[in-house]
Amino acid sequence: MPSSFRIKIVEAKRLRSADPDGGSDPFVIVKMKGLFKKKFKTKVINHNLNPVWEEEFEFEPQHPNHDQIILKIYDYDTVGTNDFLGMVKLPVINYLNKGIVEEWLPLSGKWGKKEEGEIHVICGFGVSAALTVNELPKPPPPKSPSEVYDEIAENRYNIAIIPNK
Ligand SMILES: [Ca+2]
Repeated sequence: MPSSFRIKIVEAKRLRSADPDGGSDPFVIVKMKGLFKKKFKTKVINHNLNPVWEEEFEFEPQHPNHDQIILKIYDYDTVGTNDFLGMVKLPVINYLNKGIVEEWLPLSGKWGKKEEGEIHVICGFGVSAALTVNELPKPPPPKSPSEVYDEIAENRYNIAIIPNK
């Protein structure tokens, strides 16, 4: 069983505005609920209802059948308590043997109420590089000696047909 569960908090969209000026200053608390508690926090994105964080966190679930990753979004306030903007629960068991999963998840409010907005995450058990799997180039297939020869010949040909001006 792979031990590291990684989650990239990519972005959120259509968050609720919690400030009098119509905005929010969102950040995400990322924590694992289980026998071993661990908690992280993204940076605060000022005055943005469609924030992009692009931050990655790592957990080591001890009981993948029971552990949950919980994302809670808050509006940061310089005065008073931060306002809760919504949450998502990710049972780790959903990601066993699935590789890296990219998804948009609707936020829920307190006590299971519906909340505005969605959060975009990429997560799963695997190496960090896999979180950017869409951007990685595919490794070239191994070449046989004759293909290599053809390629060299082709390159020579390309050089030979550069037109004169
Ligand atoms: Ca605020």
